[in-house]
Amino acid sequence: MLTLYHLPYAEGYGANARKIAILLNELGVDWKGEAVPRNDVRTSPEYVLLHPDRKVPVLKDGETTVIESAAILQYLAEVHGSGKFIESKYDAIAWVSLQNGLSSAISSLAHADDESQTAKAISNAKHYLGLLEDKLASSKSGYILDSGYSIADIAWIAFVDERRKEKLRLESWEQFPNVAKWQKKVLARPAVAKAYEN
Ligand SMILES: N[C@@H](CCC(=O)N[C@@H](CS)C(=O)NCC(=O)O)C(=O)O
Repeated sequence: MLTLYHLPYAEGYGANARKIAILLNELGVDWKGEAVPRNDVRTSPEYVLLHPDRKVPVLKDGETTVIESAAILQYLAEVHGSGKFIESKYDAIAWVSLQNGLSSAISSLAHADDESQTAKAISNAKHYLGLLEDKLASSKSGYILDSGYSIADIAWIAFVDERRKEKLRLESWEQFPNVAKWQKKVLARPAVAKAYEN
């Protein structure tokens, strides 16, 4: 039984923990979620032993602890998926890594103190959505990588789903048509839909 530590959000998981829930569901492994109160994540002496920067997600697999969503995605795909969803390994890791640009823009947006910081964060978020749009426009598979659905799609969908439109300050996905098409396809996967259930 694998354990996914996450924050107790009203909608179940935060975006970074949701990436892991999606992949665990895709792989069909036996796992459970463990919600850690935000205060414990931030202050408890036990939690810092799990993650030195006091963040979720953290995955426990027997004696093994893996931190940081990118490392956990790679670990699960390799160790529990025998390489499934990480077929084009370095491209997959590169696109998981590029997604951090978007999450960092969203975080800057949440913490922006004035109009100019807000405008800069929105422009950064749109820059990263533009990278995803262009990549999807030229994809042979309809997923981020030509090789098909991978941990890259899982990392991005957690930050680009319909519910996060408000956080991205987007009226609609119209200006990112390939993202909109891809999003529908990814959200329709049973393993993905399950990670959005409370
Ligand atoms: N680089 C980390 C980022 C994780 C992250 O920022 N997690 C947020 C929730 S989505 C968190 O743990 N916040 C702790 C807090 O709010 O105190 C990853 O990819 O796992």
